[in-house]
Amino acid sequence: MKITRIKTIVTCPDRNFVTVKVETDEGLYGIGDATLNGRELAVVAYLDEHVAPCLIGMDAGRIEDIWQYLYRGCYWRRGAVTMTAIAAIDTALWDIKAKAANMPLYQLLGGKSRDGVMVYGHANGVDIEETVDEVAKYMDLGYLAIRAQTGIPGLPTTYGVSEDKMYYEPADASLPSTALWSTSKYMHHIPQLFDRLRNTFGFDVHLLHDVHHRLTPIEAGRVGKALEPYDLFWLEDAVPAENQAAFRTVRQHTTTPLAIGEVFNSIWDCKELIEEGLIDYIRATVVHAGGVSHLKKIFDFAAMHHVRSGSHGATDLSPVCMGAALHLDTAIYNFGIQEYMRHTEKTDDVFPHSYYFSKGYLHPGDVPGHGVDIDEDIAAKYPYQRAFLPVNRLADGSMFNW
Ligand code: KDG
Ligand code: MG
Repeated sequence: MKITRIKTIVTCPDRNFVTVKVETDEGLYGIGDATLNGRELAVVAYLDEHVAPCLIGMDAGRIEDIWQYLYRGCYWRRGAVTMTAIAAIDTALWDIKAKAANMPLYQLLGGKSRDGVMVYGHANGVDIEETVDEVAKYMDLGYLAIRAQTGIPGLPTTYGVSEDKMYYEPADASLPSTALWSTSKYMHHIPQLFDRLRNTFGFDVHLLHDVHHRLTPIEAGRVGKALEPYDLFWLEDAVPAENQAAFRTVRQHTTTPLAIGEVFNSIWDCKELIEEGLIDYIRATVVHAGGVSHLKKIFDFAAMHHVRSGSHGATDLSPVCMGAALHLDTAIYNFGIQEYMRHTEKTDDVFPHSYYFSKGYLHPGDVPGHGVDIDEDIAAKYPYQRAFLPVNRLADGSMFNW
């Protein structure tokens, strides 16, 4: 089965998504997510100019060989743009192979290891009161695990807190907006949130929290220790992890489970973290970590070191990524949890899918392939709109991590 055409489709049904469609001479096609939030068109150019022309005429069944061709063959290995482009092609090729086999993708990945994929939703509020109400709403919807974020007194905006409670959208402006950050205000406030949540809801619901790369290792150790009585499922992205060894300090000071990985794009971003047992959950995703092929290798490596999966699933990862992720989540042995931020109705119209939510779990469905398609006519109604993530500054005006 030969690759005859590769299309990149850009659409903005409430937010931007880039999708790759790989077509073959046997009429089967596959699709892959290529969305890199805030840098979408860089991936489009990479795919159109530097990937698509090279693959025409290749055997669509040679997934591993094409992966290596795109990874080794470009000489400039890794990086978010390259790995997102590779991921999109890889996901589309797995979709084609599973359709050709007339099987849901999880069957080709080893079959089911579980009957459902436990997910966590995002509860957030401008203050602790509102966050408590939002957690209650997610519990009513059947969620077994809930991420809780709250506004911090003295900061006009805080990561993870949005007006729209079901569809969090941080890419909020056509030029980057500027937020204000204060580590001391945050560190003082956040244990109060979890104290209140555990007093209100007890310990049966799983609670998670995302620090979003804002602490130093020793600060993260202090926050982790302060949160130990509240038994978090995980503390996410406590410290930026360009320096993987920095997590040794965090680990030495707290037993709160640690998760990281949404900005990682290959095993080389987390090899030390996994090998040294510095984390509990690896949160890399299909779209940003080289597709189904490479993410499966990361997860299998993690399994040898007692590290579980916890894939990123925010709104900027398209339903195509979510569909593929759910097949992987279903198949691997060391699944932990899957983030599930719902997409808007418009997005769901553009991407019809077989996956569905029931009682705290997502299910990938049983249609051949990964179960997600794109309606190109509807997609064409929503042209690209430039949108950036915010930047963060401290009170003195200096730049900080967002
Ligand atoms: O594009 C960036 C978002 O995906 C990210 O800010 C969301 O941290 C995030 C999460 O855990 O969902
Ligand atoms: Mg996060």
